[in-house]
Amino acid sequence: MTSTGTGRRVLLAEPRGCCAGVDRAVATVEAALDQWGPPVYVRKQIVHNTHTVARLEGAGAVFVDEVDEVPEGGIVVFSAHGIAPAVRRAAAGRGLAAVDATCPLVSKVHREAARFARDGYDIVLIGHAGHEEVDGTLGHALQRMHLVTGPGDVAGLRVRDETKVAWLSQTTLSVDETQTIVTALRQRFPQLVSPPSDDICYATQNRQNAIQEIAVQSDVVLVVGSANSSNSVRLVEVAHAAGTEAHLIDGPDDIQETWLNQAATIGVSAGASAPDTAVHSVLDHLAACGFDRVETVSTTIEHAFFALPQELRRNLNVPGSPQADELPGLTDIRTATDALITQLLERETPRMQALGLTDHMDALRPLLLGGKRMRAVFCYWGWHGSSATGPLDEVHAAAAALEMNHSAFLIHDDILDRSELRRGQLALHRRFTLDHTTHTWHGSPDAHGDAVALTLGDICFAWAGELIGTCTHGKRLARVLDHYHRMYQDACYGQTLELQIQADRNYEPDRCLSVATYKAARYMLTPPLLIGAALAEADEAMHTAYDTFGTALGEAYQLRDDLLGVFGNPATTGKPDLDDLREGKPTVLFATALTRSSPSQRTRLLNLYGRPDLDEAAADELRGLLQHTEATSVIEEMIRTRSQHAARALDTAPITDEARTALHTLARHALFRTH
Ligand code: 2E6
Ligand code: F3S
Repeated sequence: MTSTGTGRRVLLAEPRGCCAGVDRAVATVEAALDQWGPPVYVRKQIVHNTHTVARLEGAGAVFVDEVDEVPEGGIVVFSAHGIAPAVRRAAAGRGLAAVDATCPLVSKVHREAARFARDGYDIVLIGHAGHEEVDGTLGHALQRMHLVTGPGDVAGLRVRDETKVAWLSQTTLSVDETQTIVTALRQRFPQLVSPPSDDICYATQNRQNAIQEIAVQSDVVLVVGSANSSNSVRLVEVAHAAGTEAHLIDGPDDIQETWLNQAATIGVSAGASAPDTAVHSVLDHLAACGFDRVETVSTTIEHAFFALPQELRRNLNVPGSPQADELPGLTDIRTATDALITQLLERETPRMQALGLTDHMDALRPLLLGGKRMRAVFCYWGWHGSSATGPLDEVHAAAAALEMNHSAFLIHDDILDRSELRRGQLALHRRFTLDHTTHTWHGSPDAHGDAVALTLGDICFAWAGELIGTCTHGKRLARVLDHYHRMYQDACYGQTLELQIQADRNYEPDRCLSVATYKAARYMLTPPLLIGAALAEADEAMHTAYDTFGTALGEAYQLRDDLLGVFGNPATTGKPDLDDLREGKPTVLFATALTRSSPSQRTRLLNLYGRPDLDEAAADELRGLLQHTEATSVIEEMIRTRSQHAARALDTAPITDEARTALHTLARHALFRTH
């Protein structure tokens, strides 16, 4: 900035203005408009800022007070300040598609409220009556909440049990005033329980610290923000408390000349909902009044960034991409595969029953008869593309073996990853841990669950071996077994490398890509195609084409899987979206984020990734960093180049046209699936 030498200056507080929760909420409305087109309804002001609301209105957002103003079947976004569960129910009751833009740090307070209520506490909520955030938080434990707005309210509190009282707060309060109220509460309830971490959010605290710093050096402080913005009003109060005249302004039009006449130094800050454009227009106005020297006073640097709400992780959902149920040949191959597996299970059931292992067989059955049957379908088209010679029965037996083998891997994988769920049900090891706990058997429940699942996985490997052995004979069997054994080994090498990276945390992109190659490409796609081709006695040219296609597509499949693991919607993937983050899964996605991050981002990424206790707010921060470093875009690009490579290999492969078309469809599904 330039100086005219008048001695008049602006002290600009840093941090100021938009916080991560506001950026996310505004981007949510923009993304919803982009995705579905106008009108997108927003319940209450998305954030408390007149400029932002007006701009979004211009783009097609319609702001309403309550969900009953939204036409049935409409799209409604809940504002950053959060909602009571009753509002969510009302929206669902009207059949509205809801997108929740509640700031993750407000959601954290909601979870604390629900937990304290569940544990039998009376909860004192410190906050401002009538504020939307306060209404939302009260609604999470209505029967147990007591709103306190100042120390004067403490004496009149009536609780069930004075030894079981906890306090929570609005996220945007004055840090000092809240402390005064907590002190009064503790005097009244000596056993008062505090929230596990600060409810007053990082952005509120940082902006208050920064304004305090500039207020003591300024003659007048201007806070850019709207009148209903709680955090902005608090900034004015903090500046006043520092002994400085302070005003809240929505923009330059609110500035009164008399405020500036006697001033040499004007302090400027902005509330967490004030857009940068408003701050810039204020600075331009001040410059025109002679305050054209701007000095920034920075008390800290913020890195927080929250990913968009789950409902909007749309780049994973390409309209028109075929989903699993529409895949060519799938219904027939699934029926045939399931029939063979059922036959085997029926044969084995009496033997297991005789040993008193009926429960074990019952637990295995749904696992072995579920699944997407992707390996089976690739095996079928591998055979079909190679002129479909040889009996179809053999293809079915090989497909059943591949699927059985895969179920065995999944059972073991869930133990290694400590996964709770598989396809929306308890993972096998967890089921037997629970069994042990329920029956209060001898020994450790976890060790029992792991050991039983390990052994049941081994049984499945043995059954898979039997199935592959029956699929053909002679020279063809030798080639089929070659591919089968190589697949088995490669998957285990990939798994071992994954465990190694999780331990040494050397997330080199090439190492992570090797995991994808061995665990996906050389396991899931190429071997089923090659086994199909071997059953049709295909030649070397076919082998090369399938190898190239399978490797490129397999890597792309795994890259997509990694994106879905972090950004997918658990309701459709059937897998919690915290698992990969908590396990510290060595994905190319994470490795790429590390290579593209600043030193402080890198430290934060490594600090959060792989933490078994990672909560939703921290997960959102991680997702934000993955997007912020543009690692997600890099992965999308990697998927795209691999998919082009796979498509080219397919176009020139010496296969039947029917198989070529089917494999193109399967490839599109693998790359653009949502689960
Ligand atoms: C959500 C929660 C907290 O009035 P308040 O300061 O709460 O809200 P905004 O919209 O001015 O600031 C952002 C925000 C959103 N703060
Ligand atoms: Fe969230 Fe705090 Fe901003 S609660 S919306 S980060 S002011």
